[in-house]
Amino acid sequence: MKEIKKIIECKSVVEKLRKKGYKIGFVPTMGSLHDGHLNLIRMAGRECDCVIMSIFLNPTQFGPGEDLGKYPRNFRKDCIKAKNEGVDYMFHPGVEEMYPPGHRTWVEVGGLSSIMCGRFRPGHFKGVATVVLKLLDIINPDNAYFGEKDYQQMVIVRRMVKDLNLGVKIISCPTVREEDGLAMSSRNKYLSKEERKEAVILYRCLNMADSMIVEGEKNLKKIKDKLKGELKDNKFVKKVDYFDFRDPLTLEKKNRVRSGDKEVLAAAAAWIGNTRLIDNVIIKL
Ligand code: PAJ
Repeated sequence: MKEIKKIIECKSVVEKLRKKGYKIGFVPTMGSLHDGHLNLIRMAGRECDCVIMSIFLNPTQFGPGEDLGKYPRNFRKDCIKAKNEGVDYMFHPGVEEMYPPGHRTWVEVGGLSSIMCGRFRPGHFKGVATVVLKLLDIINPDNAYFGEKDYQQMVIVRRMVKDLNLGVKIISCPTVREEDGLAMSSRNKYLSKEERKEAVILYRCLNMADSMIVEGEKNLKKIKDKLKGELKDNKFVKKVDYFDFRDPLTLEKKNRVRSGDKEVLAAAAAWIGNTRLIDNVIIKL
């Protein structure tokens, strides 16, 4: 696996790969790799001739007072994991390389960026969209792989790719979970032992929503109120940012299941102690 730090070098490597006619798969990450990330690499490896991963802890998607400073960094360990999974190139630019002094251009995906997580993390998706666009331009992949764990992010990236006519296929990969069901996340490291045990409540509540809908409840507001209450009653849950039902394609809010609906997205964000966790499930009707 070759490590690349400079944009100009990355572009020249990509140009050579393109000349050889290779199909390029790209997996963008912020590092601290776990099985969720590794699964994206595996998918890219199966579908492409060459896999490029990026590890860039993107400061512009963190708000003031968020966890940028304490976000886990394990670059050397990450490289070993990535290499073992068959990553061919690791793009690992510094902050100044991606945002040189004077950088002033931002990408905003209107509407989708201010709902759900965007309501509680203003500016977050502007930072995500901007860095993803920059990375897609540098790497110019055929396919780019995103996890459903960050469902809203995936929908925003798809919208941006469509709106800006970017010639890349966005492939979404199912959420990889711990044995008890907790969605894998770099932020799970922040949880104390007791919090870790209880953190699965988020997934449990999403599954309860699934059962209630499958059993015939159509009033999603009613389910939401019940499950938000369930979450709030847990002493480890400090705050529930949202528990929403949405259209999986447009993220439009849904208050009722209607005949003809095929799928509903249930998505939630809650604070377990001082750690903000997100999760979602697609409910098949
Ligand atoms: P990061 O949180 O490192 O995640 C990188 C990719 O891994 C994202 O597509 C995310 O959805 C996926 N992922 C994380 N946990 C997962 C899990 N348990 N199962 C499946 N996929 C999972 O998301 C980001 O970084 C950044 O916002 C980024 C897109 C790199 C832009 O900075």
